[in-house]
Amino acid sequence: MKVKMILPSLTEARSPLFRPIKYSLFPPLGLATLAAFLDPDDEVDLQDEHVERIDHDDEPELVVIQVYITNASRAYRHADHYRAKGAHVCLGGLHVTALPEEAAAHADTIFLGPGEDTWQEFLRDFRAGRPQARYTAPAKRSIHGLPPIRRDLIKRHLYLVPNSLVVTRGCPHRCDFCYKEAFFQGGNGFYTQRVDEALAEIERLPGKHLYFLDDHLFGDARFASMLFDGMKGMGRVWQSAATIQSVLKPGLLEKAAESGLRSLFVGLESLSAANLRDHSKVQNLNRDYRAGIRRLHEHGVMINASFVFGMDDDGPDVFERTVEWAVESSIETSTFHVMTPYPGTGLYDRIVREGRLLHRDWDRYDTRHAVFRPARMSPEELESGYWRAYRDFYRWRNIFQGAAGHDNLADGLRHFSYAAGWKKFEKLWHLLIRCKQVSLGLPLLERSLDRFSMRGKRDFEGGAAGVAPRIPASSSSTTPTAS
Ligand code: B12
Repeated sequence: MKVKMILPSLTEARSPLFRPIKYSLFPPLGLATLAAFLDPDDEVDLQDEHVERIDHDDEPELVVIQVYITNASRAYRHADHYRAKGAHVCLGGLHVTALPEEAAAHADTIFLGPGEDTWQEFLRDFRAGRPQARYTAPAKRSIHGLPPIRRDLIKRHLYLVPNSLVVTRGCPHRCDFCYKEAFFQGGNGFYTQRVDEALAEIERLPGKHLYFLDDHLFGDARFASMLFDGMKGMGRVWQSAATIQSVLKPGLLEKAAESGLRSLFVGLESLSAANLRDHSKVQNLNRDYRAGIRRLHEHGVMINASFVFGMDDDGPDVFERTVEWAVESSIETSTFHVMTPYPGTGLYDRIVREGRLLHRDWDRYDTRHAVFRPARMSPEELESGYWRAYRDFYRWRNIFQGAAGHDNLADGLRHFSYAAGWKKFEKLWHLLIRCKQVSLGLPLLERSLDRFSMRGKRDFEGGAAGVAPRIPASSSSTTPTAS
Protein backbone atom coordinates (compact mmCIF):
# COMPACT_ATOMS: atom_id res chain seq x y z
CA MET A 1 0.00 0.00 0.00
CA LYS A 2 1.22 3.52 -0.84
CA VAL A 3 0.75 5.82 2.16
CA LYS A 4 1.36 9.54 2.30
CA MET A 5 1.60 11.25 5.69
CA ILE A 6 1.54 15.04 5.92
CA LEU A 7 2.12 17.54 8.69
CA PRO A 8 0.84 20.74 7.03
CA SER A 9 2.23 24.07 8.13
CA LEU A 10 0.70 27.46 8.67
CA THR A 11 1.57 30.20 6.16
CA GLU A 12 4.33 31.78 8.24
CA ALA A 13 6.40 28.61 8.25
CA ARG A 14 6.50 28.59 4.43
CA SER A 15 7.55 32.20 3.99
CA PRO A 16 10.65 32.57 1.78
CA LEU A 17 11.39 35.89 3.49
CA PHE A 18 11.65 34.81 7.09
CA ARG A 19 11.00 31.46 8.76
CA PRO A 20 11.23 31.49 12.53
CA ILE A 21 13.48 28.77 13.91
CA LYS A 22 10.63 27.39 16.01
CA TYR A 23 9.21 25.62 12.95
CA SER A 24 12.47 23.77 12.32
CA LEU A 25 12.86 22.53 15.86
CA PHE A 26 10.83 19.33 16.11
CA PRO A 27 10.05 16.52 13.64
CA PRO A 28 6.50 15.17 13.16
CA LEU A 29 6.50 12.76 16.05
CA GLY A 30 2.75 12.02 16.04
CA LEU A 31 2.78 10.82 12.42
CA ALA A 32 6.01 8.83 12.89
CA THR A 33 4.30 7.16 15.87
CA LEU A 34 1.33 6.17 13.69
CA ALA A 35 3.59 5.02 10.84
CA ALA A 36 4.96 2.33 13.16
CA PHE A 37 1.63 0.47 12.85
CA LEU A 38 1.87 0.13 9.07
CA ASP A 39 3.11 -3.09 7.49
CA PRO A 40 6.81 -3.36 6.69
CA ASP A 41 6.02 -3.66 2.98
CA ASP A 42 3.81 -0.54 2.90
CA GLU A 43 5.47 2.30 1.01
CA VAL A 44 5.41 5.36 3.31
CA ASP A 45 6.27 8.94 2.49
CA LEU A 46 6.20 11.31 5.49
CA GLN A 47 6.38 15.00 4.60
CA ASP A 48 6.54 17.94 7.00
CA GLU A 49 5.58 21.20 5.35
CA HIS A 50 7.32 23.23 8.07
CA VAL A 51 10.62 22.19 6.51
CA GLU A 52 9.91 20.97 2.94
CA ARG A 53 7.60 21.51 0.00
CA ILE A 54 4.77 18.96 -0.25
CA ASP A 55 4.93 16.92 -3.42
CA HIS A 56 1.41 16.89 -4.80
CA ASP A 57 2.10 14.88 -7.95
CA ASP A 58 2.14 11.46 -6.31
CA GLU A 59 -0.71 8.91 -6.28
CA PRO A 60 -1.05 7.47 -2.76
CA GLU A 61 -3.94 5.20 -1.84
CA LEU A 62 -4.07 6.40 1.73
CA VAL A 63 -3.37 9.96 2.94
CA VAL A 64 -2.91 10.74 6.63
CA ILE A 65 -2.95 14.37 7.72
CA GLN A 66 -2.35 15.84 11.18
CA VAL A 67 -4.41 18.92 11.94
CA TYR A 68 -3.67 21.53 14.59
CA ILE A 69 -5.58 24.77 14.83
CA THR A 70 -3.40 27.16 12.85
CA ASN A 71 -2.60 24.65 10.11
CA ALA A 72 -6.24 23.59 9.69
CA SER A 73 -7.05 25.60 6.56
CA ARG A 74 -3.89 24.34 4.89
CA ALA A 75 -4.61 20.77 6.02
CA TYR A 76 -8.05 20.93 4.38
CA ARG A 77 -6.50 22.08 1.09
CA HIS A 78 -4.15 19.10 1.03
CA ALA A 79 -7.06 16.84 1.95
CA ASP A 80 -9.30 18.20 -0.82
CA HIS A 81 -6.48 17.78 -3.35
CA TYR A 82 -5.93 14.10 -2.54
CA ARG A 83 -9.62 13.30 -2.29
CA ALA A 84 -10.10 14.73 -5.78
CA LYS A 85 -7.39 12.30 -6.91
CA GLY A 86 -9.29 9.38 -5.39
CA ALA A 87 -7.14 8.71 -2.31
CA HIS A 88 -8.74 7.78 1.01
CA VAL A 89 -8.03 10.77 3.26
CA CYS A 90 -7.72 10.48 7.06
CA LEU A 91 -7.68 13.55 9.29
CA GLY A 92 -6.78 13.46 12.96
CA GLY A 93 -5.18 15.50 15.74
CA LEU A 94 -6.21 18.18 18.21
CA HIS A 95 -8.26 20.38 15.93
CA VAL A 96 -10.18 17.47 14.42
CA THR A 97 -11.04 16.30 17.91
CA ALA A 98 -12.24 19.77 18.89
CA LEU A 99 -14.27 20.38 15.72
CA PRO A 100 -15.09 17.03 14.10
CA GLU A 101 -17.90 18.34 11.87
CA GLU A 102 -15.66 20.98 10.32
CA ALA A 103 -12.95 18.40 9.57
CA ALA A 104 -15.37 15.73 8.34
CA ALA A 105 -16.26 17.90 5.34
CA HIS A 106 -12.70 17.34 4.04
CA ALA A 107 -12.09 13.72 4.98
CA ASP A 108 -13.14 10.16 4.29
CA THR A 109 -12.30 9.23 7.88
CA ILE A 110 -11.74 11.39 10.94
CA PHE A 111 -10.12 10.40 14.24
CA LEU A 112 -10.96 11.84 17.62
CA GLY A 113 -8.41 11.77 20.43
CA PRO A 114 -5.03 10.06 20.65
CA GLY A 115 -4.48 7.78 17.65
CA GLU A 116 -2.65 4.72 18.96
CA ASP A 117 -5.74 2.50 19.31
CA THR A 118 -8.08 3.89 16.66
CA TRP A 119 -5.43 3.92 13.97
CA GLN A 120 -4.81 0.17 14.36
CA GLU A 121 -8.54 -0.49 14.23
CA PHE A 122 -8.89 1.66 11.11
CA LEU A 123 -6.01 -0.13 9.35
CA ARG A 124 -7.70 -3.48 9.94
CA ASP A 125 -11.01 -2.12 8.60
CA PHE A 126 -9.39 -0.38 5.65
CA ARG A 127 -7.50 -3.48 4.56
CA ALA A 128 -10.76 -5.41 4.85
CA GLY A 129 -12.44 -2.84 2.59
CA ARG A 130 -14.83 -1.39 5.19
CA PRO A 131 -13.33 1.78 6.68
CA GLN A 132 -15.65 3.81 8.89
CA ALA A 133 -16.17 7.56 8.71
CA ARG A 134 -15.25 8.25 12.33
CA TYR A 135 -13.14 6.60 15.02
CA THR A 136 -13.14 7.79 18.62
CA ALA A 137 -10.35 6.89 21.05
CA PRO A 138 -11.51 4.43 23.74
CA ALA A 139 -11.82 5.63 27.34
CA LYS A 140 -9.11 3.29 28.57
CA ARG A 141 -5.89 4.05 26.76
CA SER A 142 -2.35 2.96 27.09
CA ILE A 143 0.99 3.60 25.44
CA HIS A 144 2.56 0.40 26.73
CA GLY A 145 4.09 -1.97 24.22
CA LEU A 146 3.97 0.38 21.21
CA PRO A 147 6.13 -0.52 18.22
CA PRO A 148 9.23 1.70 17.89
CA ILE A 149 8.52 5.10 16.31
CA ARG A 150 9.45 5.12 12.60
CA ARG A 151 12.32 7.56 13.02
CA ASP A 152 13.77 6.32 9.74
CA LEU A 153 11.03 8.40 8.03
CA ILE A 154 12.25 11.61 9.71
CA LYS A 155 14.68 13.78 7.75
CA ARG A 156 16.88 14.49 10.73
CA HIS A 157 19.13 17.04 9.04
CA LEU A 158 16.18 19.43 8.60
CA TYR A 159 15.65 19.83 12.36
CA LEU A 160 17.59 21.50 15.11
CA VAL A 161 16.17 19.05 17.66
CA PRO A 162 15.70 15.72 15.88
CA ASN A 163 15.75 13.82 19.17
CA SER A 164 12.33 14.85 20.47
CA LEU A 165 10.24 12.30 22.32
CA VAL A 166 7.16 11.98 24.54
CA VAL A 167 7.02 9.38 27.27
CA THR A 168 3.71 10.46 28.82
CA ARG A 169 0.43 11.66 27.34
CA GLY A 170 -1.69 14.48 28.71
CA CYS A 171 -1.39 16.07 32.12
CA PRO A 172 -2.75 15.47 35.63
CA HIS A 173 -4.14 19.03 35.86
CA ARG A 174 -7.15 20.81 34.41
CA CYS A 175 -6.43 24.38 33.38
CA ASP A 176 -9.42 25.80 31.51
CA PHE A 177 -7.40 27.12 28.54
CA CYS A 178 -5.66 23.85 27.77
CA TYR A 179 -6.43 21.48 24.91
CA LYS A 180 -6.26 18.54 27.27
CA GLU A 181 -9.87 18.24 28.42
CA ALA A 182 -11.21 18.25 24.86
CA PHE A 183 -8.57 15.93 23.46
CA PHE A 184 -8.64 13.26 26.17
CA GLN A 185 -12.38 13.59 26.82
CA GLY A 186 -14.20 10.56 28.14
CA GLY A 187 -11.08 8.73 29.27
CA ASN A 188 -7.81 8.86 31.15
CA GLY A 189 -6.20 12.28 30.68
CA PHE A 190 -2.75 11.38 31.90
CA TYR A 191 -0.79 8.18 31.37
CA THR A 192 2.79 7.12 30.94
CA GLN A 193 4.93 4.70 28.99
CA ARG A 194 6.64 1.86 30.80
CA VAL A 195 9.98 3.04 32.18
CA ASP A 196 11.97 0.29 30.44
CA GLU A 197 10.34 1.15 27.11
CA ALA A 198 11.04 4.86 27.57
CA LEU A 199 14.69 4.08 28.36
CA ALA A 200 14.92 1.81 25.31
CA GLU A 201 13.57 4.65 23.15
CA ILE A 202 16.24 6.97 24.55
CA GLU A 203 18.96 4.38 23.86
CA ARG A 204 17.85 4.26 20.22
CA LEU A 205 18.41 8.02 19.79
CA PRO A 206 21.85 8.97 18.48
CA GLY A 207 23.92 11.85 19.86
CA LYS A 208 23.60 13.62 23.15
CA HIS A 209 20.71 16.08 23.21
CA LEU A 210 17.07 15.13 23.95
CA TYR A 211 13.89 17.19 24.13
CA PHE A 212 10.96 15.64 26.00
CA LEU A 213 7.82 17.26 24.54
CA ASP A 214 5.63 15.98 27.38
CA ASP A 215 3.20 18.50 28.82
CA HIS A 216 4.40 17.73 32.36
CA LEU A 217 7.30 15.30 32.56
CA PHE A 218 7.28 15.35 36.38
CA GLY A 219 3.50 14.69 36.44
CA ASP A 220 3.80 11.12 37.72
CA ALA A 221 6.52 11.37 40.34
CA ARG A 222 7.13 7.62 40.57
CA PHE A 223 7.51 7.20 36.82
CA ALA A 224 9.71 10.30 36.51
CA SER A 225 11.92 9.25 39.38
CA MET A 226 12.57 5.80 37.85
CA LEU A 227 13.13 7.37 34.45
CA PHE A 228 15.73 9.80 35.79
CA ASP A 229 17.45 7.02 37.74
CA GLY A 230 17.65 5.01 34.54
CA MET A 231 19.02 7.97 32.57
CA LYS A 232 21.80 8.67 35.04
CA GLY A 233 25.16 7.94 33.45
CA MET A 234 23.79 7.95 29.88
CA GLY A 235 25.66 11.18 29.17
CA ARG A 236 22.60 13.00 27.86
CA VAL A 237 21.68 16.67 28.13
CA TRP A 238 17.99 17.28 27.93
CA GLN A 239 15.13 19.77 28.10
CA SER A 240 11.49 19.41 29.02
CA ALA A 241 8.45 20.96 30.73
CA ALA A 242 7.05 20.70 34.26
CA THR A 243 5.10 22.75 36.78
CA ILE A 244 6.45 25.22 39.32
CA GLN A 245 4.82 23.09 41.99
CA SER A 246 6.84 20.02 40.99
CA VAL A 247 10.03 22.07 40.87
CA LEU A 248 9.50 23.32 44.40
CA LYS A 249 9.07 19.82 45.78
CA PRO A 250 12.38 18.32 46.93
CA GLY A 251 13.58 15.15 45.20
CA LEU A 252 12.65 14.98 41.54
CA LEU A 253 14.45 18.08 40.32
CA GLU A 254 17.67 16.83 41.91
CA LYS A 255 17.40 13.51 40.08
CA ALA A 256 16.45 15.21 36.82
CA ALA A 257 19.47 17.52 36.98
CA GLU A 258 21.79 14.60 37.76
CA SER A 259 20.50 12.76 34.70
CA GLY A 260 21.16 15.74 32.41
CA LEU A 261 18.26 18.22 32.68
CA ARG A 262 19.58 21.62 31.59
CA SER A 263 16.52 23.71 30.77
CA LEU A 264 12.90 23.48 31.82
CA PHE A 265 9.77 25.07 30.34
CA VAL A 266 7.52 26.18 33.19
CA GLY A 267 4.04 27.64 32.73
CA LEU A 268 4.05 30.53 35.21
CA GLU A 269 1.22 32.07 33.15
CA SER A 270 0.43 35.04 35.38
CA LEU A 271 1.62 36.93 38.46
CA SER A 272 -2.00 37.47 39.49
CA ALA A 273 -3.66 35.01 41.85
CA ALA A 274 -7.09 36.08 40.57
CA ASN A 275 -6.08 35.11 37.03
CA LEU A 276 -4.74 31.75 38.12
CA ARG A 277 -7.92 31.04 40.04
CA ASP A 278 -10.11 32.14 37.11
CA HIS A 279 -8.44 29.60 34.86
CA SER A 280 -8.24 26.75 37.38
CA LYS A 281 -4.46 26.93 37.36
CA VAL A 282 -4.63 25.97 41.01
CA GLN A 283 -1.29 24.19 40.97
CA ASN A 284 0.41 27.59 40.66
CA LEU A 285 -1.48 29.20 43.53
CA ASN A 286 0.53 30.03 46.62
CA ARG A 287 3.73 28.93 44.93
CA ASP A 288 6.77 31.08 45.47
CA TYR A 289 7.81 31.50 41.82
CA ARG A 290 11.14 33.04 42.69
CA ALA A 291 12.02 30.20 45.05
CA GLY A 292 11.28 27.79 42.19
CA ILE A 293 13.53 29.73 39.83
CA ARG A 294 16.30 29.80 42.43
CA ARG A 295 15.99 26.06 42.92
CA LEU A 296 16.32 25.49 39.18
CA HIS A 297 19.40 27.71 39.00
CA GLU A 298 20.95 26.05 42.03
CA HIS A 299 20.72 22.75 40.19
CA GLY A 300 22.19 24.13 36.99
CA VAL A 301 18.87 24.22 35.16
CA MET A 302 17.79 27.19 33.05
CA ILE A 303 14.16 28.22 32.93
CA ASN A 304 11.98 29.03 29.94
CA ALA A 305 9.07 30.74 31.66
CA SER A 306 5.76 30.98 29.86
CA PHE A 307 3.38 33.91 30.45
CA VAL A 308 -0.12 34.51 29.14
CA PHE A 309 -1.51 38.03 28.66
CA GLY A 310 -5.13 39.14 28.44
CA MET A 311 -6.73 37.36 31.38
CA ASP A 312 -9.50 39.28 33.11
CA ASP A 313 -7.29 40.66 35.87
CA ASP A 314 -4.73 42.03 33.36
CA GLY A 315 -4.75 45.79 32.83
CA PRO A 316 -2.57 47.71 30.37
CA ASP A 317 0.36 47.72 32.84
CA VAL A 318 0.67 43.91 32.88
CA PHE A 319 3.29 43.77 30.12
CA GLU A 320 5.85 46.07 31.73
CA ARG A 321 5.30 44.58 35.19
CA THR A 322 5.75 41.04 33.97
CA VAL A 323 8.87 41.76 31.93
CA GLU A 324 10.45 43.69 34.77
CA TRP A 325 9.74 40.85 37.16
CA ALA A 326 11.11 38.23 34.74
CA VAL A 327 14.34 40.17 34.15
CA GLU A 328 14.83 40.71 37.88
CA SER A 329 14.30 36.99 38.44
CA SER A 330 17.12 36.11 35.98
CA ILE A 331 14.80 34.04 33.86
CA GLU A 332 16.89 32.97 30.87
CA THR A 333 14.16 32.78 28.24
CA SER A 334 10.51 33.78 28.31
CA THR A 335 7.68 32.75 26.04
CA PHE A 336 4.78 35.19 25.92
CA HIS A 337 1.29 34.42 24.64
CA VAL A 338 -1.87 36.33 23.97
CA MET A 339 -4.53 34.28 25.74
CA THR A 340 -6.31 32.23 23.08
CA PRO A 341 -9.60 30.42 23.63
CA TYR A 342 -9.18 27.14 21.75
CA PRO A 343 -12.39 25.44 20.64
CA GLY A 344 -13.23 22.55 22.92
CA THR A 345 -11.86 24.24 26.05
CA GLY A 346 -13.77 25.61 29.03
CA LEU A 347 -12.27 29.01 28.28
CA TYR A 348 -13.70 29.00 24.74
CA ASP A 349 -17.19 28.13 25.98
CA ARG A 350 -17.06 30.93 28.54
CA ILE A 351 -15.81 33.57 26.09
CA VAL A 352 -18.50 32.57 23.57
CA ARG A 353 -21.17 32.64 26.31
CA GLU A 354 -20.06 36.13 27.31
CA GLY A 355 -20.22 37.32 23.69
CA ARG A 356 -16.52 38.21 23.67
CA LEU A 357 -15.27 36.10 20.76
CA LEU A 358 -14.23 38.35 17.86
CA HIS A 359 -13.99 35.79 15.04
CA ARG A 360 -13.32 32.17 14.13
CA ASP A 361 -10.45 32.68 11.73
CA TRP A 362 -8.37 29.78 13.04
CA ASP A 363 -5.25 31.02 11.20
CA ARG A 364 -5.06 33.82 13.72
CA TYR A 365 -5.49 31.59 16.78
CA ASP A 366 -1.71 31.55 17.06
CA THR A 367 -1.37 33.19 20.51
CA ARG A 368 -0.13 36.39 18.91
CA HIS A 369 -3.51 37.80 17.89
CA ALA A 370 -6.29 38.92 20.20
CA VAL A 371 -9.24 36.84 19.03
CA PHE A 372 -11.51 37.88 21.91
CA ARG A 373 -12.36 41.10 23.73
CA PRO A 374 -10.21 41.37 26.89
CA ALA A 375 -11.86 42.67 30.09
CA ARG A 376 -9.53 45.52 30.97
CA MET A 377 -7.97 46.68 27.69
CA SER A 378 -8.71 46.75 23.98
CA PRO A 379 -7.69 43.90 21.64
CA GLU A 380 -5.23 46.31 20.01
CA GLU A 381 -3.62 47.14 23.36
CA LEU A 382 -3.32 43.45 24.10
CA GLU A 383 -1.55 42.69 20.83
CA SER A 384 0.80 45.65 20.96
CA GLY A 385 1.59 44.94 24.62
CA TYR A 386 2.43 41.37 23.73
CA TRP A 387 4.93 42.41 21.04
CA ARG A 388 6.38 45.05 23.37
CA ALA A 389 6.92 42.43 26.06
CA TYR A 390 8.99 40.30 23.66
CA ARG A 391 10.97 43.29 22.47
CA ASP A 392 11.66 44.52 25.99
CA PHE A 393 12.53 41.18 27.52
CA TYR A 394 15.08 40.46 24.80
CA ARG A 395 16.72 43.90 24.73
CA TRP A 396 20.50 43.62 25.13
CA ARG A 397 20.24 45.67 28.30
CA ASN A 398 17.79 43.24 29.84
CA ILE A 399 19.68 40.14 28.72
CA PHE A 400 22.77 41.62 30.43
CA GLN A 401 20.82 42.50 33.55
CA GLY A 402 19.25 39.05 33.80
CA ALA A 403 22.61 37.34 33.23
CA ALA A 404 24.31 39.54 35.83
CA GLY A 405 21.76 38.46 38.43
CA HIS A 406 23.21 34.92 38.71
CA ASP A 407 25.48 34.22 41.61
CA ASN A 408 28.31 32.77 39.54
CA LEU A 409 29.99 33.71 36.30
CA ALA A 410 29.43 30.40 34.50
CA ASP A 411 25.65 30.60 34.89
CA GLY A 412 25.67 34.27 33.88
CA LEU A 413 27.62 33.46 30.71
CA ARG A 414 25.35 30.57 29.92
CA HIS A 415 22.29 32.77 30.42
CA PHE A 416 23.75 35.38 28.11
CA SER A 417 24.76 33.03 25.30
CA TYR A 418 21.55 31.00 25.41
CA ALA A 419 19.14 33.97 25.43
CA ALA A 420 21.13 35.91 22.82
CA GLY A 421 21.55 32.78 20.68
CA TRP A 422 17.81 32.29 20.38
CA LYS A 423 16.64 35.83 19.95
CA LYS A 424 19.48 37.95 18.62
CA PHE A 425 20.55 35.78 15.70
CA GLU A 426 17.20 34.98 14.11
CA LYS A 427 18.45 35.99 10.66
CA LEU A 428 21.33 33.54 10.97
CA TRP A 429 18.90 30.76 11.92
CA HIS A 430 16.83 31.69 8.88
CA LEU A 431 19.90 31.40 6.65
CA LEU A 432 20.71 27.95 8.03
CA ILE A 433 17.10 26.89 7.40
CA ARG A 434 17.25 28.18 3.80
CA CYS A 435 20.48 26.25 3.20
CA LYS A 436 18.97 23.13 4.83
CA GLN A 437 21.84 23.21 7.32
CA VAL A 438 19.92 23.85 10.51
CA SER A 439 21.37 20.75 12.17
CA LEU A 440 24.73 22.57 12.22
CA GLY A 441 23.29 24.50 15.16
CA LEU A 442 22.89 21.43 17.35
CA PRO A 443 26.47 21.30 18.73
CA LEU A 444 26.07 24.99 19.58
CA LEU A 445 22.79 24.32 21.37
CA GLU A 446 24.37 21.44 23.30
CA ARG A 447 27.33 23.57 24.29
CA SER A 448 25.21 26.48 25.46
CA LEU A 449 23.03 24.12 27.51
CA ASP A 450 25.81 22.14 29.04
CA ARG A 451 27.99 24.56 30.91
CA PHE A 452 27.42 22.53 34.00
CA SER A 453 31.00 21.31 34.36
CA MET A 454 32.19 24.93 34.36
CA ARG A 455 30.03 25.86 37.28
CA GLY A 456 32.01 26.62 40.43
CA LYS A 457 30.82 25.77 43.89
CA ARG A 458 27.87 27.95 44.75
CA ASP A 459 27.73 30.32 47.63
CA PHE A 460 24.01 30.69 47.36
CA GLU A 461 22.57 32.39 50.38
CA GLY A 462 18.92 31.75 49.65
CA GLY A 463 17.48 35.27 49.67
CA ALA A 464 19.17 36.92 46.71
CA ALA A 465 16.39 37.01 44.18
CA GLY A 466 13.98 39.35 45.89
CA VAL A 467 10.25 39.26 46.45
CA ALA A 468 8.18 36.46 44.98
CA PRO A 469 4.50 36.74 44.21
CA ARG A 470 2.98 34.84 47.14
CA ILE A 471 -0.15 33.52 45.58
CA PRO A 472 -3.08 32.60 47.80
CA ALA A 473 -3.58 28.89 48.16
CA SER A 474 -5.36 25.94 46.73
CA SER A 475 -4.07 22.54 45.55
CA SER A 476 -1.98 20.80 42.87
CA SER A 477 0.22 21.43 39.40
CA THR A 478 0.11 22.63 35.28
CA THR A 479 0.17 22.06 31.57
CA PRO A 480 2.91 24.01 29.93
CA THR A 481 4.40 23.04 26.58
CA ALA A 482 7.39 23.78 24.52
CA SER A 483 5.86 25.43 21.50
C1 B12 B 1 5.94 20.07 18.79
C2 B12 B 1 4.81 21.07 19.01
C3 B12 B 1 4.72 22.11 18.11
C4 B12 B 1 5.53 22.22 16.85
C5 B12 B 1 4.62 21.63 15.72
C6 B12 B 1 5.33 20.88 14.68
C7 B12 B 1 5.64 19.46 15.11
N1 B12 B 1 6.75 19.04 14.66
O1 B12 B 1 4.89 18.77 15.75
C8 B12 B 1 5.65 23.77 16.72
C9 B12 B 1 6.83 24.26 17.54
C10 B12 B 1 5.76 24.28 15.32
C11 B12 B 1 4.36 24.18 17.43
C12 B12 B 1 3.78 25.39 17.22
C13 B12 B 1 2.59 25.77 17.83
N2 B12 B 1 1.89 25.08 18.72
CO1 B12 B 1 2.43 23.36 19.40
N3 B12 B 1 2.94 21.80 20.29
C14 B12 B 1 3.90 20.95 20.08
C15 B12 B 1 3.86 19.91 21.22
C16 B12 B 1 4.82 20.42 22.30
C17 B12 B 1 4.23 18.48 20.92
C18 B12 B 1 3.48 17.81 19.77
C19 B12 B 1 3.85 16.36 19.76
O2 B12 B 1 4.80 15.96 19.11
N4 B12 B 1 3.14 15.54 20.55
C20 B12 B 1 3.40 14.12 20.68
C21 B12 B 1 2.67 13.30 19.62
C22 B12 B 1 2.86 11.82 19.88
O3 B12 B 1 1.30 13.58 19.75
P1 B12 B 1 0.46 14.33 18.63
O4 B12 B 1 1.37 15.13 17.75
O5 B12 B 1 -0.66 15.04 19.27
O6 B12 B 1 -0.12 13.11 17.75
C23 B12 B 1 -1.05 12.21 18.31
C24 B12 B 1 -2.52 12.60 18.17
O7 B12 B 1 -2.73 13.98 17.99
C25 B12 B 1 -3.08 11.77 17.07
N5 B12 B 1 -3.01 12.27 15.70
C26 B12 B 1 -2.45 13.36 15.19
N6 B12 B 1 -2.66 13.44 13.88
C27 B12 B 1 -3.35 12.38 13.52
C28 B12 B 1 -3.82 11.96 12.29
C29 B12 B 1 -4.55 10.75 12.21
C30 B12 B 1 -5.07 10.30 10.90
C31 B12 B 1 -4.74 9.97 13.38
C32 B12 B 1 -5.38 8.66 13.33
C33 B12 B 1 -4.28 10.41 14.63
C34 B12 B 1 -3.59 11.61 14.67
O8 B12 B 1 -2.30 10.59 17.15
C35 B12 B 1 -0.96 10.90 17.56
C36 B12 B 1 -0.52 9.78 18.48
O9 B12 B 1 -1.37 9.73 19.60
C37 B12 B 1 2.36 20.02 21.68
C38 B12 B 1 2.09 19.61 23.11
C39 B12 B 1 1.92 18.12 23.22
N7 B12 B 1 2.44 17.59 24.29
O10 B12 B 1 1.36 17.45 22.36
C40 B12 B 1 2.06 21.49 21.39
C41 B12 B 1 0.67 21.90 20.97
C42 B12 B 1 0.19 20.92 19.94
N8 B12 B 1 0.86 23.19 20.34
C43 B12 B 1 -0.09 24.03 20.55
C44 B12 B 1 -0.12 25.34 20.06
C45 B12 B 1 -1.24 26.22 20.59
C46 B12 B 1 0.81 25.79 19.15
C47 B12 B 1 0.75 27.13 18.47
C48 B12 B 1 -0.58 27.30 17.72
C49 B12 B 1 0.83 28.33 19.37
C50 B12 B 1 2.07 28.52 20.13
N9 B12 B 1 2.30 29.75 20.45
O11 B12 B 1 2.82 27.64 20.43
C51 B12 B 1 1.95 27.06 17.50
C52 B12 B 1 1.46 26.95 16.06
C53 B12 B 1 2.21 27.82 15.23
C54 B12 B 1 1.55 29.13 15.27
N10 B12 B 1 2.32 30.19 15.40
O12 B12 B 1 0.35 29.20 15.15
C55 B12 B 1 -1.18 23.45 21.38
C56 B12 B 1 -2.37 23.04 20.48
C57 B12 B 1 -3.73 23.53 20.90
C58 B12 B 1 -4.76 23.21 19.83
N11 B12 B 1 -5.99 23.14 20.27
O13 B12 B 1 -4.48 23.00 18.66
C59 B12 B 1 -0.41 22.25 22.06
C60 B12 B 1 -1.29 21.07 22.44
C61 B12 B 1 0.27 22.83 23.29
C62 B12 B 1 -0.70 23.23 24.39
N12 B12 B 1 -0.70 22.53 25.50
O14 B12 B 1 -1.44 24.16 24.28
N13 B12 B 1 3.92 23.20 18.26
